[in-house]
Amino acid sequence: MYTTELSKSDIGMKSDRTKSGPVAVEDAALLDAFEARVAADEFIEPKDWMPEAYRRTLVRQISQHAHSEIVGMLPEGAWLTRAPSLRRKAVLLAKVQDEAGHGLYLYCAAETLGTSREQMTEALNAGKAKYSTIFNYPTLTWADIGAIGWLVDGAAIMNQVPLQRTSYGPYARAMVRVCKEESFHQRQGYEIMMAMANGTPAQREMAQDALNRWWWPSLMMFGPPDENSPNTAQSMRWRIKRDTNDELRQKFVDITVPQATYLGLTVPDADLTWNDETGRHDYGAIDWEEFYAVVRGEGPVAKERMKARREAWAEGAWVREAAQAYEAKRAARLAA
Ligand code: BYC
Repeated sequence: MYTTELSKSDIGMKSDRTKSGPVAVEDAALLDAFEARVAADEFIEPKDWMPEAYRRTLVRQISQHAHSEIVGMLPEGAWLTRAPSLRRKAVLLAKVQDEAGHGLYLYCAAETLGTSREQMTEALNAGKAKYSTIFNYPTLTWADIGAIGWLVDGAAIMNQVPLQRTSYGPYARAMVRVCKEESFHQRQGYEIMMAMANGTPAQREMAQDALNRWWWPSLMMFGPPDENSPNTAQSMRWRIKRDTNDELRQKFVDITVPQATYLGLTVPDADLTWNDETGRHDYGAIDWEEFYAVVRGEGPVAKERMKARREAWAEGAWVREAAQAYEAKRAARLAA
């Protein structure tokens, strides 16, 4: 299913923004120069020429990433009023606010490619844009907040550290700060898991139950297996992605299994074994039917998530209008 060859329309011959009309020979030279820069690990910047398909892929991936950060505030936000202590509440509040910040950096990075934040949000609200499958699962107990920090932020870091070297400059730079914050998020989650795993029998049971429910969805976060990933080959070639979905998933399993052992918890996979030959863990079959159903919008709390986002957008309309009215007044004052 990989696409390795580009058609002329893919390389943006008609919609090259830096010139008035299509000039095939020059465009081929531009494409060669672009690919040489990517191959030399140079960053591509907003005003540089780029193939239209590169631009489209970036807008798709960065906007989905941004939407994931924003929708990702919902499962944790649900526990802000129920955190077990003032300290836990303050830490969780800071984390949820960080996620809003990540969404904003990412929307800004995508805007440099010529798509407005409003267009991206409308695509999400219309069900045309995706966000990570992981946020379509409910947070049932406080241990889920620990499991999200440990596993979900852990998976996010695994995916995002290499993205600091993605070929598009604004995306790479946004990732630097995001990764620093995600690593604090992962530690706060693991620390909650340590407290619960070493707590009362009931707390320990909650920690195990959270691991049971979040393990497989966390592995799905990395996307479909490489042989069924339509975007991976081209994105690797353009150095948008630096590792494939399966490579990152394997690294995540190898790092996370000893952490579960340290907690005294059991990873819910009867087929999980250490493989001496490969020096990695072998793990059981992922339920890809479930993954694709969640991608289609059939996740356990998908409807609630989209309802919350649509309502927030509608209820925030007056804020956006007030900011625009203020800006218009300011501009008029300056002009006068
Ligand atoms: N969920 O060809 P593929 C966070 C889609 S937020 C939904 O492999 P690609 C956090 C994929 O989009 C974490 N859809 O695609 C926030 C594609 O469909 P389209 C978010 C998925 O792009 C708050 C199709 O399946 N991180 O960390 O090469 C609190 C085929 O896939 C998923 C990012 O977004 C999925 N899990 O690779 C706590 C990282 N997986 O678009 C934590 C940036 C795949 O063709 N994104 N699909 O219609 C990426 O690295 C890549 O986009 C992916 C997928 C690895 C996710």
